[in-house]
Amino acid sequence: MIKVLHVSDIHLGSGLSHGRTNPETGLNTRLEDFIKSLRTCIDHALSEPVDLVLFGGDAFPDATPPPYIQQAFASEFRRLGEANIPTVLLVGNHDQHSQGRGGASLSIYRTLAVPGFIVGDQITTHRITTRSGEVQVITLPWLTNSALLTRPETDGLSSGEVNNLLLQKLQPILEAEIRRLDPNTPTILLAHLMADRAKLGAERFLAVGKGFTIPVSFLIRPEFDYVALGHVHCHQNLNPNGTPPVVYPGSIERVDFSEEKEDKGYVLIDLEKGNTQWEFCSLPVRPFLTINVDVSDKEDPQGAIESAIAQKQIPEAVVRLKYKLRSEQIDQINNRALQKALSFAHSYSINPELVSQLARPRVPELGEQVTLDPITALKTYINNRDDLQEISEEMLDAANKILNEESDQEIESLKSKEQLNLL
Ligand SMILES: [Mn+2]
Repeated sequence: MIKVLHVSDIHLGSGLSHGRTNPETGLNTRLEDFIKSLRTCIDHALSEPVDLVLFGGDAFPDATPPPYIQQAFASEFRRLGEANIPTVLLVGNHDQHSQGRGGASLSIYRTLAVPGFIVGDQITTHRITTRSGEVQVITLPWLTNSALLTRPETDGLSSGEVNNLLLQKLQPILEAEIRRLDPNTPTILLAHLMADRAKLGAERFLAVGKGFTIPVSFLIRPEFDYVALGHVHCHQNLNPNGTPPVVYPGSIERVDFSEEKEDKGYVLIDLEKGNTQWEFCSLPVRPFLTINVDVSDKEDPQGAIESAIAQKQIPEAVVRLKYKLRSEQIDQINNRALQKALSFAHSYSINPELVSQLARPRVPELGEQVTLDPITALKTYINNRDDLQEISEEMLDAANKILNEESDQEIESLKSKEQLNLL
C-alpha cells in the first residue's frame, strides 16, 4: 500500500483584499492564512509520513507571482524534499504563461533539478519509486487550444466544436499512455481540468477565458486506481458509486465569498491495486460570513442593521454586510456606528444597495383607486408618451384585435362546453 497526499488549488497570494497587513510580519494576513493551510497539509504529509505528494495545479493567482510569494510556496514544499518524499507539481491554468508552453511559475523546480520534484507540464507517464513501492502517475496539465490544435484547425469553429476537436485529439494521446502502463503497478491520473459533472466554485470567476470541459466518462477507466483532479474549488468525488474515485480536493482556503459555505481541505489516499481508500481531511480555515438585511420597510433602519449584525457575530471572520434601503433613509444610517458594530470581524466590507423606485406608478392618472378597462388604460398610457403618438392608432387597433380574439375564443369555448353538456 502506498500513502499519497493529494492537495490542489493553493492559489497563494489570492484574496488579499480580505486581509490586512500584519504589523509584526509585514505580510497580508490572508496570505498568512493560505500559508498556514499549506503548512498544515505539509505537516500531515511529514507526520504520516506519506510516500508521495500530488499537487493538482494552480499554485498562485498567475504565472508570475512576486518573489516573496514564490518563496512562501517553496519553503513549504522544500520540507518534502528534505524528507525524501517525491512530489509532483502539476501545471494548472493559473500557472501557465500566455507566452510559450509550460508552467512559468513552477518550471523553476525542474530548472533547478530539485531532487524528488517532478513538474507536470506535459501529458506523460512518470514512474516513481517511493518507500512503499512503485507508482505510475499520468500527468495531464491544463490544456489550452494551442497545446493540441493549430490555428487553421480551429478557424471559424464555435467553442463547442473546438471542445470536441480537442477531445478527439486528446483521446488517442491518453490512450497511448494507458496502453504503455504496467498493469501490476498502482496508477494515478493527475489532471487539471473542468469535468462536465462538476459543481462549480469560485474558479469560474478566476479563470481567464473559457477552457474546455472533459466528460467524466473519459476519466473513469479500470486502469486507474485514483483520479486526482485540480481546478474546481469545491471538494467532490465525481464517481461516488464506482471505482476509481475521481476527486477534486478543492482549494485549501476560501479564495472569495463564493466559497463561504464550502469545507476546505485535502485528501489522503491509501493506494492499492483494486483496493484504494481515500479520506477528505478538513482544514480549519477562516470563516466567511455574509450578513444580508433588507431595511427598506423599517422605521429604524440603523437599529435593524445593528441587530442583524449582533445576531451573527463570528470573531475574526471575513464579513460582508449587505443591506437594502430606500434613498430617503440614507440620512438615518450612521456608518461609523456600523463599523464599530463590525469590529469583531477580521475584515469587513459594507455594501448598501438602494431599492429600486421604479415600482412607483409613473402615470399619475393610473392610481390604485382608479378602475379602468384595458383600452382606456392603454389610451392613458399612450397619452403620457410623446414618442408613441405616431403609432397610437395602430397600437389601439392591435389591442382591440387581441381583446376581441380573446372574447371570440371565450365564446367558442363556452359554445363547446354547452355542446358537451348536451352530449
Ligand atoms: Mn484552475
